[in-house]
Amino acid sequence: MPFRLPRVYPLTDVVISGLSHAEQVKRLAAGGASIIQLREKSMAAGDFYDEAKAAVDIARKAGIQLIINDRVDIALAVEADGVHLGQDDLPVESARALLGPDAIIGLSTHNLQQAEKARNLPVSYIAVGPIFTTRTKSNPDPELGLDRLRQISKVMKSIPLVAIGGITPQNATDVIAAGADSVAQISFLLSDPAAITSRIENLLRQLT
Ligand code: 3NM
Repeated sequence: MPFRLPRVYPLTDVVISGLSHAEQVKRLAAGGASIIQLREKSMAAGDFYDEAKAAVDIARKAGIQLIINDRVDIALAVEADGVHLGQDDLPVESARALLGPDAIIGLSTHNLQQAEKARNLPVSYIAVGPIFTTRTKSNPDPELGLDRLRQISKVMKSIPLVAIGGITPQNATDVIAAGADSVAQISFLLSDPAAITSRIENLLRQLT
């Protein structure tokens, strides 16, 4: 069955939320998330393994899918549903060979050329960004804006596309109208830990 992205695709961040990955997954799942990416840029591999394992257990109980950012080894070790790769990570073909045909594999793209190239790779979906200004990612690529997002979405055809970077409830409807199947978010969803569940619930309602 072809992979479909839900309208909202949350990513975890322990610094912004002040919570463990597992606790973030719990709060996001309670608000209706059906796929979550664990994003961890600084923890030692052993610590991230423990956190990812705990998060996978919660995701299984909640009946939702869990994707690991960058680390194919950790995705395999904790039996996650897939991996999200950046342009400088392991090649998509190698990740597909390691994880198998059923794994969800996403790839970050930052311009039309990278998105076009992804059409010939064994990806389940692509991410496109940053659409707007973001302070969450270090050294982000230049902002694409809605016009370039529209241009990229036109050439992607059947590959699901998630837009990322600076997305809030104020601009999310325009992002979907510009051709994204889904919006990925970090700071809007996580910056107030007590509001994580209600924020994703409201955003899913807004975009349905
Ligand atoms: N990747 P926020 S932008 C993780 O351009 C990430 O590929 C991006 O966080 C890309 O919702 C980004 O807080 C940060 O702006 C998204």
